[in-house]
Amino acid sequence: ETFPRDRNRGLNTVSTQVRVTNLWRISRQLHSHIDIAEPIAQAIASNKPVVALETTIVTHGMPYPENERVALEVEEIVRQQGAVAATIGVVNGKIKVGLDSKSLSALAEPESKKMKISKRDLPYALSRGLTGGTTVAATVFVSKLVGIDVFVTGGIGGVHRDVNESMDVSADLLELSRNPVLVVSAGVKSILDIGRTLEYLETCGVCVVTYGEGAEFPAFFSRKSGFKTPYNVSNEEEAASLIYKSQQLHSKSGILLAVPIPEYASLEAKKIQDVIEEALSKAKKDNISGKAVTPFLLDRVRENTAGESLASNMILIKNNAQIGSRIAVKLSEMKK
Ligand code: PSU
Ligand code: MN
Repeated sequence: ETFPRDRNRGLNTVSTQVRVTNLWRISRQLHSHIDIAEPIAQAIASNKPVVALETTIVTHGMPYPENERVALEVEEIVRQQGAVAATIGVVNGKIKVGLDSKSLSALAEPESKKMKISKRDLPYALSRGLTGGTTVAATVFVSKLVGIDVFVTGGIGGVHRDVNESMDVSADLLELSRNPVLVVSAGVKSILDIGRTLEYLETCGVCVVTYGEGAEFPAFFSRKSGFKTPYNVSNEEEAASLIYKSQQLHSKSGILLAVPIPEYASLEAKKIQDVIEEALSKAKKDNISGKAVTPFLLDRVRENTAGESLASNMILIKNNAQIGSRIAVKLSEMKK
């Protein structure tokens, strides 16, 4: 029973009870499949700020050794803001919420091939004892499962430009609509169809909000995408309030918070556009399909911008981590 007898105790108490119950249930039923690091489990149960981080960015999004370095730096930024970092991945068939440095190294090192684990890949990875990085879709799903409300990444997947032929729509969007988690990203890369991605998010009930008054929906490397954002917030408190209200409604849908890349790190739109066009036609020519498409395009864009895009990528994810952690801190204050 999770409903409060004394209604005056309000929703805070309910959510704390639900969380503790969830953790208890998870640790009993899923104990052999999911491993929550002790400080993270304690922080969740006592409503302290926790920030989830994905690992496909480590296994497939960035080259070694920058991938490992950035993952560690991002965790450090989260801690500096007073939140607990929960990097999520799959190691030997076990979902890890909180990766020790050995596991993180295992995901980062380039010697052995690591799996890219989206939502549909979880049953297979777990049953076979495999190791891999979790995408936004899989990480949002796990975050909800263990009770983490805020999740920080660089960019999310979306509707691909050739959707009419390929029907390629990232599971990130569907999982965002199924899990009440606030996802902080720098918007959507223009390897994707940004307009259709926004339409899809509207259809499946995801509240899309851009950080900063008057800002348009950002396109990862650039602060502008040419697409209007449905909404803006101007500070961390307003952002935290979005997910707080959503959870009070017991809404199942998540929130997408798009944080424009800092001005000094943004790339010239025209230049990046040419590189992206080249990457897209190369992918078509090489018959790249399915889950290989996004990593292929990311690699190609990085190679053809002479590392400039990698530098921007690293700056924007750290910026997202700082803002996301402050939001998690505000949210935990609201829940007191
Ligand atoms: N976009 C980026 N960097 C990334 C990804 C997307 O700019 O690292 C990764 C994320 O992990 C995201 C995944 O969840 O790619 C989406 O893959 P797909 O399009 O196959 O769903
Ligand atoms: Mn896809």
